[in-house]
Amino acid sequence: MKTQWWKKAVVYQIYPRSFCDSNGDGIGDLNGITSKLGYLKELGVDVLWISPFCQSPMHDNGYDVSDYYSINPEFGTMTDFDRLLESAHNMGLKIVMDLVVNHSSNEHPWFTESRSSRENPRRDYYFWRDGRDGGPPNDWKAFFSGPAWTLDKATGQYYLHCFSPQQPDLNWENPSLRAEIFDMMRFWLNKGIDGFRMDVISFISKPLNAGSLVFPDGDMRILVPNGPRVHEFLSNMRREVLSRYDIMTVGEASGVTVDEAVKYANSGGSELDMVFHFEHVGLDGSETGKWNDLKINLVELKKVLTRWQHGLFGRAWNSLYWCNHDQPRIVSRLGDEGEYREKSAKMLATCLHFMQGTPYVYQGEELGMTNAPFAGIGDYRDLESINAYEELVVQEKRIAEGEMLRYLRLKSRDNSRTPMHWNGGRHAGFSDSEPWIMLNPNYREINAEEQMQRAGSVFAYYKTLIKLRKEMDIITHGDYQLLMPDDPYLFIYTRSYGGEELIVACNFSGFGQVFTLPERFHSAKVLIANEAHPITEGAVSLGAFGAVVLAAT
Ligand code: TEU
Ligand code: CA
Repeated sequence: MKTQWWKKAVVYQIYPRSFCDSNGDGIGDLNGITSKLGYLKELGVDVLWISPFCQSPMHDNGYDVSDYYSINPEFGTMTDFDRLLESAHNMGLKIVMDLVVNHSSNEHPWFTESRSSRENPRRDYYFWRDGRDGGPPNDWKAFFSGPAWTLDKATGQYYLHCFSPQQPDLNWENPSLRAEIFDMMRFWLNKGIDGFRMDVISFISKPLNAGSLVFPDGDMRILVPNGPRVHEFLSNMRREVLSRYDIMTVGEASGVTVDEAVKYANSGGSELDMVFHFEHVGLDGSETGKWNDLKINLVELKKVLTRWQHGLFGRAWNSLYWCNHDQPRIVSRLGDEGEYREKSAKMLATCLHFMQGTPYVYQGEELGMTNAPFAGIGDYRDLESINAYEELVVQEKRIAEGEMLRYLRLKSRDNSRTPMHWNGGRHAGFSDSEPWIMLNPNYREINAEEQMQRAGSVFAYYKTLIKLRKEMDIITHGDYQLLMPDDPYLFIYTRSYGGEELIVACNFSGFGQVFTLPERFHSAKVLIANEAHPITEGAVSLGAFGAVVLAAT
């Protein structure tokens, strides 16, 4: 049995393009990350998950890999990577890589070979099918707009791509493909990396019944996740590769349910260590997807997160996140961008960091960074946003321009991809020249330099949360119980472990809330709070976006 160090760890996600630019070309890079290790150490995180930095034509900012064995020149060289890894290790920080193997880039040599002829030995590394009635083989729509199949004239067949046409899906049914992927994973693990975050790993087994080549019609987003052989593929991967190293693995598992997660992240350790689910961040979506102005409902949010806390307790392991490079900023989404920005950022952090699981902090979240005021479609860089605009506004005219721009400001992935705010100076200290994507102009007020030297900052608060997790086993191991499930403003839960008990109370509303404390907390002591919180006569009154954690004495 390995130590399972990741159960007590806090992970920090770095989107390398937007983190720190060391050579003034406007694009973040590996040397930039190395130069900020001191900052990350100060924050107190244990693990850095770095979004893809391998060779890529960058249609999807590296989630389209054309060579898994080399570094994209914009990000640096293999020597830079080796230095980053060594420096991180010297400081006691671990590094987790993004493994993008559901698909490759259409510029990967495997795809070049595969498309060259129907007889090519690597033809079967991707999914090639004949068209149907003069169109694609089935009715699937891709994540990034348009059909999930593209006709390749060279051989007259269509290839499958669940994302963009530049991201053809790899065919995991093919044993040589699997072997090549496992070899590549060993290459990085032998360098000494500390694990993988696996991109859309729940998609690798396509819904094909044994021997059948026919893709069923229907909603691709529902049909593709958790396919018939996914657990077989992952347990082989565990046996042949992962189990030989003391690492952590987290699978990005779009479409995963609690029952499926119990298999992927089972405590027997036969597949992955944990998965990211999407249920809580999907609560402001609709049948038409994410392009709307719906808000996450707190009662639903509590229901979902509680179901995951209970469902995985003792059986599997949770990952905890509000933010990543695909999600808008949490302060803008569930908190307040104005007067209560800092306070709501701390409240949201409190709510998440006291749950059971491994917390993930996305760059800038620890400063309370917000969504960005993008003006027109020309300000966006993300292919998902640009393609959706083109499809829904320009081609199909289903959404008016102004309305779509409003949805994009709320939901676009670029909201989390604006450069990190290091200081209030030129280009926010991110770069010496114009960044590849616009800066959020609020970097003058919201930046690391200012927050690192201010006791009450969001940064200081995250530091405390991370430290508490290290000190208190109850946060890692305690039982979770939700109180007042139907309250529309308060999220209150308890954790208990070995006779100790905590109560975590968070006010998701912009006005004051009072609630009666259970008897056993009447003389409790405050562990952390984002405001002065009068506890009088057995009641707590929380101001707008207030949060408090009490330990029963
Ligand atoms: O995301 C996969 C995924 O499940 C999508 O639903 C994603 O959440 C989408 O961006 C929603 O708007 C992963 C990566 O995290 C993402 O950045 C990549 O673009 C995608 O895979 C393809 O590799
Ligand atoms: Ca650079």
